[in-house]
Amino acid sequence: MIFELEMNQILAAESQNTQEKSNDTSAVSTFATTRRKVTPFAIWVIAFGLVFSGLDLLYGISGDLPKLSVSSDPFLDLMVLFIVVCFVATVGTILQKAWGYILGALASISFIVAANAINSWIPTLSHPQDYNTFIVADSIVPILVLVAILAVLCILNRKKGLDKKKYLLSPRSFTGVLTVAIVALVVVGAVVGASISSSAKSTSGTVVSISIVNGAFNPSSSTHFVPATVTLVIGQNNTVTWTNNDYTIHTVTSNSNLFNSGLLNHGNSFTFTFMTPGTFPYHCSVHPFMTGTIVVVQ
Ligand SMILES: [Cu+2]
Repeated sequence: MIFELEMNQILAAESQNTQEKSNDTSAVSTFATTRRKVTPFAIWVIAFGLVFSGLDLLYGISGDLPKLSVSSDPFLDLMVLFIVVCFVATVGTILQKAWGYILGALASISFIVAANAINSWIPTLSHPQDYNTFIVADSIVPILVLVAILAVLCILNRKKGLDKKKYLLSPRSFTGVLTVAIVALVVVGAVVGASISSSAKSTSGTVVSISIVNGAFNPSSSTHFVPATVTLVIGQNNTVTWTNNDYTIHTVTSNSNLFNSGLLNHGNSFTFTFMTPGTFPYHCSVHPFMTGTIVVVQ
């Protein structure tokens, strides 16, 4: 909704601009001569955003790639598909083809929506102590929002020519300001997140281990998360590591969206540092009958 509003404002401002410019024939001819020579700024931003997201995710799943041939993890398959689409869309965008913009827009929008269903981004962003998840939310998500906006604008303006719109052609425009703002947000977020994360870990004392036991997938099993209830004292032992010792995929998902491991394969673990006192029930989103509780005291 906000983007739609902003886009309408930009479009309104631009149509005013174009009207002014059409009175000035020299400006029009300058635009005409620069055509074909200059790759619009928006194209570079989309291409950079897609390559960055593709490489970031490739790095993120690089440890899981050997499992690709043996596991039937749909999450991993989807990630690989997304990475391939990112790189194909980059080529199409640089060639300034309609399919390139469409693929770029579809990839970025579907990634934000699909990934948000697995790991809600807003609560993740407010808890940088889970740094591995935080850094994906802090870098890929804002960059793909920018990619999605620009790709849609390229689709809408491709017939008239991207060089007819200053905000697509030049970095000295709204797009340039937005790009700098988002890159600054990502960098500042990463630095602040890293310092919060490291200070959280250095003050959290002993790490508490919780096992997702072999056979936890079975509803009739009496044990799932072991121990099922854990009491933590801030400053003494407020970091927890869950390890999946079962041979089925599980998650560690907070009932209140405070934390979410995403899908954990056999042997994978997830670490979270609790910074506020309270009672935090959690479950496995694949097997909702698997439940546990973390109690945090000051
Ligand atoms: Cu499970």
